[in-house]
Amino acid sequence: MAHKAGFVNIIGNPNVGKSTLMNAFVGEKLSIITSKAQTTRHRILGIVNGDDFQVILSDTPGIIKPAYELQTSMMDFVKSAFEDADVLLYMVEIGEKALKDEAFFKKIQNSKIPVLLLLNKIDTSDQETLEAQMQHWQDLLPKAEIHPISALENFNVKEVFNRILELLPEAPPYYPKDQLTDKPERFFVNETIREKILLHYKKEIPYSVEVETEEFMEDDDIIRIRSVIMVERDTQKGIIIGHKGSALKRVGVEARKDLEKFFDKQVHIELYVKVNKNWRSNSQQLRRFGYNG
Ligand SMILES: Nc1nc2c(ncn2[C@@H]2O[C@H](COP(=O)(O)OP(=O)(O)OP(=O)(O)O)[C@@H](O)[C@H]2O)c(=O)[nH]1
Ligand SMILES: [Mg+2]
Repeated sequence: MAHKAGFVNIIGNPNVGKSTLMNAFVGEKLSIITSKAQTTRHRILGIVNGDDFQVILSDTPGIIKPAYELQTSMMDFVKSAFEDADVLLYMVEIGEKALKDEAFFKKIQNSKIPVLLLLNKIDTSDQETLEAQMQHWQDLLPKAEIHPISALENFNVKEVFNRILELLPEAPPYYPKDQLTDKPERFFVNETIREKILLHYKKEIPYSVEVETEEFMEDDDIIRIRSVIMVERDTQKGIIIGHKGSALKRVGVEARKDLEKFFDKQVHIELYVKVNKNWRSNSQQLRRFGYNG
């Protein structure tokens, strides 16, 4: 059989379950997941390899109207995902009516490549609502193929994957067959720490944080990590650290547990907090953190 390969890019509003789906396809926790919007900030590749196929999935940030430069860079990742897709997975969740950004929605309506509309979180719905929603989307996007799924409960995920394989062009692999992602180890350390911050801090704090791993030293039996948590203002530093360091300690303990699973090795983490004034609006800083800002 001929070899198939291509780019399958997942786009949609914030919080609809894009990262959950990518992880379900890949079978690894490549992308962090939280109940907060704007959890994902980068375009992250997840590669699924078989003897005669290579499916290169892209998880992307949820589509928003940018208010500061970091968000503009996030939307640039989404734009790039429109440009190189062989198949677009446009994800919506039950109850949602349309993409908040009209320009992006028009792009999907006018797409020349196949669009699979994935109606996610159907585990939270009843049959009647589901049917009404499917009709709603079919009217808006007559050319799209609609697939109801639950990324969380792995319902219909395999079927969607098989459909993707049918749609992919014949092509040789783009990446080595043992490669799972395009991101380096330090990226997953940064993201795991950021996930704990999204989970445990309120309001603007998680959105003001960036994590940078300064040291990643792997020995035979342990990985030693030193990471810096960057905040925008002095007051945020105290909040991250918490009373006698308790809040920061919790972030370290929980991140370490996840990373030990991810790397399948003992992990030691040291965390620091630094103020990096207004990094979200500073192109030079954004570039340094991999946002091409
Ligand atoms: N009930 C239910 N919840 C889901 C499903 N898929 C994802 N979720 C939940 O929805 C929330 C958001 O999931 P994510 O995968 O982070 O969503 P996302 O689209 O990547 O979000 P952003 O990165 O912020 O754009 C999390 O709390 C998930 O557990 C699903 O099929 N059913
Ligand atoms: Mg995400």
